[in-house]
Amino acid sequence: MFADVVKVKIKAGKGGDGVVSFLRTRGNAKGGPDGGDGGHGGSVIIVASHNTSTLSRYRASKMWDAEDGTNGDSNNKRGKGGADIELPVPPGTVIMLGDEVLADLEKEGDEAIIAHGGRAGFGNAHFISSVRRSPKMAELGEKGEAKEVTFELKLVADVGLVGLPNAGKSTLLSVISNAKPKIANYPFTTLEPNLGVVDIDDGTFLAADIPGLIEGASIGKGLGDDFLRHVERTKLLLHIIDATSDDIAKDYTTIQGELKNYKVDLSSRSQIIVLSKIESVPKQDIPAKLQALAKASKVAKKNIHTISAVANMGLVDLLRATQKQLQIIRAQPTEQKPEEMPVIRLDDSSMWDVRKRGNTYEVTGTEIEGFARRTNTDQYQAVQRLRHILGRKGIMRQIVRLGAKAGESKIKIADKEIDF
Ligand SMILES: Nc1nc2c(ncn2[C@@H]2O[C@H](COP(=O)(O)OP(=O)(O)OP(=O)(O)O)[C@@H](O)[C@H]2O)c(=O)[nH]1
Ligand SMILES: [Mg+2]
Repeated sequence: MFADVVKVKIKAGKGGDGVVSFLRTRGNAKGGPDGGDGGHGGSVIIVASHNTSTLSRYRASKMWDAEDGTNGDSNNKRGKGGADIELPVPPGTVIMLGDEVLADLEKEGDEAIIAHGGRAGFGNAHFISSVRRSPKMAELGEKGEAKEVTFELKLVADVGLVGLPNAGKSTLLSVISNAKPKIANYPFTTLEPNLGVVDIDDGTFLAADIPGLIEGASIGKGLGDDFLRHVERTKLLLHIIDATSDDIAKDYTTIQGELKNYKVDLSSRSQIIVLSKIESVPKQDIPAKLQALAKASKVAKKNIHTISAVANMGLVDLLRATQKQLQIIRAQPTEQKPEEMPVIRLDDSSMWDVRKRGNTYEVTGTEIEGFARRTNTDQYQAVQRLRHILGRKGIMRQIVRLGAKAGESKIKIADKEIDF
């Protein structure tokens, strides 16, 4: 059984802290600052690779962390960067954060960084200036991004088998391919899609069966229509209809309706109509059934296949027709995806906002929060530097305008609080 959707927790590494240190040599008790920077935290990268064909390893282990950067050291020694972690997934895997698609790794080698390592903190050697000869401050490393994402593998089968429950989809798949799906004489035997490799003449294609659909599947009836995502990317559908049914036309239109109501309209996808289990209906009844089906589907009778998976009737014909149809579809120029429009994002990282809450002035904004998170509030000079940045960005002015009073008011940024 192949894995298809799995939730995974990922965490990038924390950036290492910068350190405060001064060079001490014999005869020079007060040397210059030599505190090194921390190392960058490792990132989490997902790579599409043919070496993996399932997502099952992510079911077994649900936590994947990249390495933290190490702290800086005296003697201007920079911390070691944390190693990235690379997670291989089969091509075709989509990475989602809630409803948002973070990455669609379609082909071999596609990769995406889905959690960035934390920025390292600067050591005190970084903060030397003409007015500040012995900086007693260093930055803290930032935390790495952490999130819970969903890996979703869409089966890239060439052919999808659809139909009502009990129509004979799994039986057909089991006799034409290497798949060994469960088969039984009751509806909803198949609970998970099955994938099989079909060999016919010199060709090969992948076929998938899915759980049966019923009227209202698109609004969640039966097992719902969620499984259609497994055949969403197939080029061709085999629509299997049970010949022993009393109302073949209705069976056909029911499934067509559900295919149409799926989030992408699958009813207009290339389709071969297959009347199954024909060995178990009297021969003389078959023409009328074909007639009814032809009328409902507007497909010529001669293009509707009659088969029996159990008695091995019509199977080679069906597979050859399937193979031929696939070749025709493959030869067609693939529908050009509309040129990807470049997405222009406004860089809003330097924007900020101040909100007054009682005597506390809460500052928000990507860039300023980053500075605050890297500020070690136990270090006087570090806090002074943060104040300086607040001043330079005009944030202090806004805080004053909102009524802050020296000695009384506090400024809160990210998780840090400092005196006004
Ligand atoms: N007589 C006859 N019975 C068949 C044939 N193919 C399948 N069946 C029977 O029909 C029943 C349902 O077959 P499945 O292959 O499980 O049907 P399915 O469409 O996969 O059903 P779900 O997984 O429930 O959607 C089983 O009892 C099969 O043995 C056939 O060619 N002839
Ligand atoms: Mg089945």
